Amino acid sequence: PATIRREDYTPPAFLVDTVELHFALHPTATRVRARLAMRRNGESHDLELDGEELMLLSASIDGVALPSYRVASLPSGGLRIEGVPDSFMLETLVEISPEANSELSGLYLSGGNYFTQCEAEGFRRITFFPDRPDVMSRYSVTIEAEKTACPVLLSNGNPAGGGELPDGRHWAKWEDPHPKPSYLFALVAGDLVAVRDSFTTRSGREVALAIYVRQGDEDACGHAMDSLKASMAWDETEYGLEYDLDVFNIAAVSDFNMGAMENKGLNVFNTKYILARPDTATDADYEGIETVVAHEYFHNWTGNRVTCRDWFQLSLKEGLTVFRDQHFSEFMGSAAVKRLANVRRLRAAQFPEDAGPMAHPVRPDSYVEINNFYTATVYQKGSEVVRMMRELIGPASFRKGMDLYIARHDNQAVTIEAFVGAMQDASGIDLSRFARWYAQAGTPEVTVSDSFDEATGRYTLSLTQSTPPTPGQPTKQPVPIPVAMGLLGPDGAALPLRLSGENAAEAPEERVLLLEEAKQDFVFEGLGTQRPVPSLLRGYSAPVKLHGLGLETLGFLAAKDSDPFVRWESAQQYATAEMLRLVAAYRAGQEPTLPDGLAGIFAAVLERAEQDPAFAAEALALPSEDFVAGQMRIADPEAIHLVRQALRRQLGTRFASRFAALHDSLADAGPYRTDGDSIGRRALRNAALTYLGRADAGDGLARARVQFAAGANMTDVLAALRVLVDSEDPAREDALAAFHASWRADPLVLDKWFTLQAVSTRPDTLAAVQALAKHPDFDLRNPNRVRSLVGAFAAGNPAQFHATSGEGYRFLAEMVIALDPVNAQVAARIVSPLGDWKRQSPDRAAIMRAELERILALPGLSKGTFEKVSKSLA
Ligand code: BAL
Ligand code: ZN
Repeated sequence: PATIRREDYTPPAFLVDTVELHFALHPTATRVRARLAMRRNGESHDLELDGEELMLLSASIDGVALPSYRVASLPSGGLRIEGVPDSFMLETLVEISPEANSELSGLYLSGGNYFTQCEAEGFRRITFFPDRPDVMSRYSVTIEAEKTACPVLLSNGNPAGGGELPDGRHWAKWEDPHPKPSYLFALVAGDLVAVRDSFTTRSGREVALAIYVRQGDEDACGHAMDSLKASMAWDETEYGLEYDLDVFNIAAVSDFNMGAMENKGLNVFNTKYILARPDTATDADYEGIETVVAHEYFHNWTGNRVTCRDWFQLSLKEGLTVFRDQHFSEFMGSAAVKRLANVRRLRAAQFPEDAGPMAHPVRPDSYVEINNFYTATVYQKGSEVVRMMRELIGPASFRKGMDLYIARHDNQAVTIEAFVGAMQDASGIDLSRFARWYAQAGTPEVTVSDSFDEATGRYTLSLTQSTPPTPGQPTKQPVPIPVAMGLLGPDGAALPLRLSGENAAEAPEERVLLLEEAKQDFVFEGLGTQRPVPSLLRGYSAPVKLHGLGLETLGFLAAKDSDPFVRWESAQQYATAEMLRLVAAYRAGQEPTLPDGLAGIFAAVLERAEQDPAFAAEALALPSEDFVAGQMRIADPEAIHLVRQALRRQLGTRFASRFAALHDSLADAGPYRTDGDSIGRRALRNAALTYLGRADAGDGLARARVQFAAGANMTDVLAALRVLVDSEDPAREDALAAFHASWRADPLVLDKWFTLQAVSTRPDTLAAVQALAKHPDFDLRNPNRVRSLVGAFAAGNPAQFHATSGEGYRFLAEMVIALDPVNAQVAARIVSPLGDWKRQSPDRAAIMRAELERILALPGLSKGTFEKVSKSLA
């Protein structure tokens, strides 16, 4: 397969001003008629159109049938027409089969209803088109279908008519006044019901809101609708951005490759990010819905009105929109705790990517399959880059920069330079060096050292930075790193921060240092006679790894710092250091025992737990096995698992009475609520239950049985079931069977049943997962189900996945081989854990490589899986 390079970009040879589409829907033979008003934009008179799996029935240019032109089919499935006029009307009629479309890209069927997914390159599976984001057109769409099967007919924009047809068919027309790229096209048709609401924009536009779901799901849309209205209001107050159509529709579908899709005026959502009732969805699900609904809504301006010139610019819309949804979620809940959770996710997903075979810059330089670049780097690291920019230029300039960006580029398809340029012009601050964040892959490592002169009260903070090599980028330049910081006195009090040469009167207690060079010293004056303790990267001001703080300093910061992020982070780093020491000791034959210092940190967190339950719950979670493995040159998944489990057991035993008291006192008093406080209390209570379930003795398992049987809400039920599933408790099998029997008909809940078993800490999990892959409810064609079992196991159960037998690797390879011909996008996504072989022991690495080779040898392997596997083997 060909590699596409950013430097090879050329403007489109032809533009399409208007698009008229007519769909005659049929499960196996849908007919799509397209009328494209085209205009030459370059030198060539030869038109090339993208197309894939299309059966061409007829075509004409300005009414002249194509045989009058030289026409060729392209190997990709596209069409080449030579000698076309400067401007012309191209009309094509194609036939496609939604039923046969298991890739879920283009037009497909799910549960008998029609849905589309066109980002990144799905529109070419619907009609012949220059399917690239810098071709923006006005669309009008007519849909015709059988009325009983498809009472609902939706597309982008505003409704523009409809009516009855002979033979029980009907039609509807939609017009979108805003020019858009083809990836934002959407069509939804079928037997769906609408949950309706409305929103009045601040300039008085009435917007009709609707969420379309399958009958029976109407009572599970309330949280999504509330989240939508809150997002619409927030974008007005925070950015002055109003919605721009008369209707905003969302349709939910249970077969979907992504989380959701921001199609103009018609978002299509994975049901996972719409449906929630207290008895079916966990607190994490509720939070996910709020975030994803906001994310897709925010795309209306950052992505749709201003879009990307080419797919290398993906982070222009994704990094910025993740930044916006994270900022919104911080506003809606406990900001500090949301920040911790986002940092945790960044480090769980993006850091390994940045250190692995697929490492790429936030703006990649090349790709084989663009679907492989919807990554944590483009999304989460991209968001961190925007966040740093805001930190550097300040919130007021950032807001001015956003206004300028939109004013300059509305209805345009632009590059990342347009965004950085607007921020630079609005702030007057030179951001040219900052642009390196978009160009360089790899996680920068910052090392701190310091010195203190008691005689003068002068404190020198020395920071160095380096970024490790990544594939294709052997050497790196320094990047500008904002380091939000403070200095603490021995009692934890904030000290005045006066840099050499500054006026004593105005010393702040917190400031942002800019580390731009490979090494820089920052000299602070007037600090008395006692050595200060540095508190660095407050709020996680930059996506870097920080080294150089000793255990004593970390323990002090965990207890005393005013910044919640630094407190949490210091405790995590402390625990990580101790876990690494215990792993080394275990390999030398010593059983792990709970270090006093770590027990002391836990004791302090538990003492203050009720003051901020959500924070306490985060602080009580030990670093993940993957996070610890990420600090080792060659990982030892077995030893890490054993150490972590031993610590959990010993912590549970040591603090059993406190955990029991928390479990008793934090029970929900009234009805289930999803405000930040209620979520935090449940999180802490269930963290306590989890530790009790691990303890050597006591009533943890009994509590879990009672909590499971009480069935108060899905958060509590699932936490209790997880404790049982990880245990040898005799009630385990009955609980799993009861849960399955209760929720068999609810796919999203059944996904949880699969996942719990896939990530179980029990030693027999691999065999259980192999058996579950043959369970009648397992379905390779449903991406959520594949992710819930195979994805959860391979990415979320390192101890079992890396079993020395190699059975975990073989299992994943077999799933990828079976899935690739069905849904290549999902296959390419779940194969990632096999690429981690360089950090595994030689015996494991050899089996992983052999499995990758086996996949690579598959005849007809998709280009997406090919790209991932071949890069993993390089
Ligand atoms: N654009 C793909 C889904 C999302 O990031 O919103
Ligand atoms: Zn997005």
